[in-house]
Amino acid sequence: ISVLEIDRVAQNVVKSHLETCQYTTEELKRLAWSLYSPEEVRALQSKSCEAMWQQCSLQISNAIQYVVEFAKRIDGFMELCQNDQIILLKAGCLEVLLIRMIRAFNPLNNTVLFEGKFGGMQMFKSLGKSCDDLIGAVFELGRTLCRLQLSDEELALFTAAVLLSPDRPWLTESKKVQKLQDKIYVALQHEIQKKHSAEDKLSKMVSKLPLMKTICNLHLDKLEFFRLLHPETAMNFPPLYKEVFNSELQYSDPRES
Ligand code: 4D8
Repeated sequence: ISVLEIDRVAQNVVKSHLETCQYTTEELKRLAWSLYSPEEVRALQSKSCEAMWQQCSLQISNAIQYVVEFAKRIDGFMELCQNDQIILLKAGCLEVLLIRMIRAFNPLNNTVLFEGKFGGMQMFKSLGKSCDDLIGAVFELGRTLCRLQLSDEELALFTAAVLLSPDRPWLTESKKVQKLQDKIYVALQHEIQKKHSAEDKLSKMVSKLPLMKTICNLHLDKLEFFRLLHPETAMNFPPLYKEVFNSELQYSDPRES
């Protein structure tokens, strides 16, 4: 592949990311000052587990909409068969959210943006003890990914590469996906070199993928358990959240919601 082609891929992916990343870097810098007060944190902590799950699923479903839009704008994605588009989105969107999270994560005080203000792990306390491992892993990932100091360009290409993973189960055209991902990784390596950052930055990024997979599996486990305990609440989760994380095999299309 030519340098011209790689530049074109990078430009398209970076543009798509910037158009769909929800908050600009400037907005996030300004927001970094608004922390939940101790009273507000206490109020979140004293919510019922059901209410907090509802709130989290709403935030996630909201953020997924932007990931779907991101995917649609990546050259080649819409040319994949509909089946594969759905598989890639279902399998990859939480990983993309977790990478996107670092833009809204403050490693100085270990806080994350949640409904307009920054707060630490304690704000998720009402999810219950059983979610401590999940929340702990999410914040650990936030800290370790922040240390890599990824630029928006690197973030854009990394999330696109994760989304276009050819090894997702049940893909029918994984060769096509592989070709798209290869180009994106070449563009990412190229971007990293431009910034003369450490040459092993890409391998450091890739080395965080297992922790992301762990988090995705933990999230699915907690959801399955929650659904057993509170089926009525789970039934009222946002449709997009249900579609993406429903364990049952079904022909739903997250691009439609
Ligand atoms: O831009 O949409 O404002 C996380 C959720 C991020 C989950 C959101 C969350 C994000 C996952 C709330 C609960 C990542 C941004 C805000 C809300 C992604 C965890 C933290 C978006 C980037 C940061 C900032 C807990 C937004 C994983 C999951 C637990 C459940 C009970 C479902």
